[in-house]
Amino acid sequence: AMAVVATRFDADDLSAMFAPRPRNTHKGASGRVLCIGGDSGKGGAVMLAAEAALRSGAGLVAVATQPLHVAPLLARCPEAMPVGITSARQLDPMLDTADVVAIGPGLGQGDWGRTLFERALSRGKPLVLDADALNLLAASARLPSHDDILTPHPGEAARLLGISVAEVQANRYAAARLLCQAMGCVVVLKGAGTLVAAPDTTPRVVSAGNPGMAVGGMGDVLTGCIAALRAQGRDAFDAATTGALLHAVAGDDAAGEGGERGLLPSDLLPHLRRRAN
Ligand code: NPW
Ligand code: AMP
Ligand code: MG
Repeated sequence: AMAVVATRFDADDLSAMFAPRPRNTHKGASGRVLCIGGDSGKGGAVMLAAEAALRSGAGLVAVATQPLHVAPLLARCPEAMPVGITSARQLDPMLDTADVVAIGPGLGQGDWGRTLFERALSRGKPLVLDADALNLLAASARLPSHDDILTPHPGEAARLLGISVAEVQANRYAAARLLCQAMGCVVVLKGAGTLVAAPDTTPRVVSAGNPGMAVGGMGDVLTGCIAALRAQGRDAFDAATTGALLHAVAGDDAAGEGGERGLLPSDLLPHLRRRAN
């Protein structure tokens, strides 16, 4: 018999992946997410991650970002709890409170982002590492812990592996497996047919999503989805798989409403809510 290459997940699998909330749950039990990112010029990325986390069911979402981005974030989403960070020490109480830390969207790779990256990774909380946190990881000697989640697009995966984007795309399964082995944690290799790999496990492939999703900010929404599901008690592999499927199906819902071209990451938000139930 042929070896199973991957387990496929599509829209039909999604609703069975969400149980009703326990009647007596409370906001603390629904999961506390901390989103870290948004250096100047990229404040929207961490905003999208935070709002996606709320729409994916997180009970409390805090945001560590540049002071400049606090007011616009509150204006758009008063449920989020942003703090303007000028010194990495300000992160410590926020890290202590969080169940899961999502780091990277718009973080940049300058002094501000690098300092926050070092501080966050030293604290031992479950992490979702995306975007510039992956670029900083590629440039550092640090390794994630076994129950962290990496969400690279092919460019970020190529940097982490020290190979070209073309090499990643020529064999996405091999690239996901290699990265998963090298980092020893869960890897979500994004793009058409997102792959989710965990050490010593059959990989999973998401058979949903569409080319309308090729637009800036889309990956930042995914980071918030996965962090929220992780904070609601799922293990890393489950949170990564369910989050990637939820995000792709919400992308298909949104494309079905108004077309692929011109689709915005924020268009997914109401669909995340509807599908995460
Ligand atoms: P190319 O050149 O486009 O062909 P970077 P980033 C490649 C924030 N954002 N298949 C790509 O290839 C993010 O959160 C903020 C193949 C290029 O070489 C980050 O913090 C937004 N290749 C930061 O900006 C909205 C692919 O990877 C390289 C690929 C930088 O993130 C935008 C690009 O990677 C953005 O989310 C694919 N599918 N995907 C905001 N509104 O605030 C990517 N590549 O240099 O890490 O740049 O992904 O834009
Ligand atoms: P990022 O490059 O970090 O903004 O992430 C892009 C997000 O959109 C990932 O979740 C990708 O899987 C998704 N995406 C981008 N292009 C496509 C595509 N052609 N088909 C399906 N999903 C896509
Ligand atoms: Mg991205």
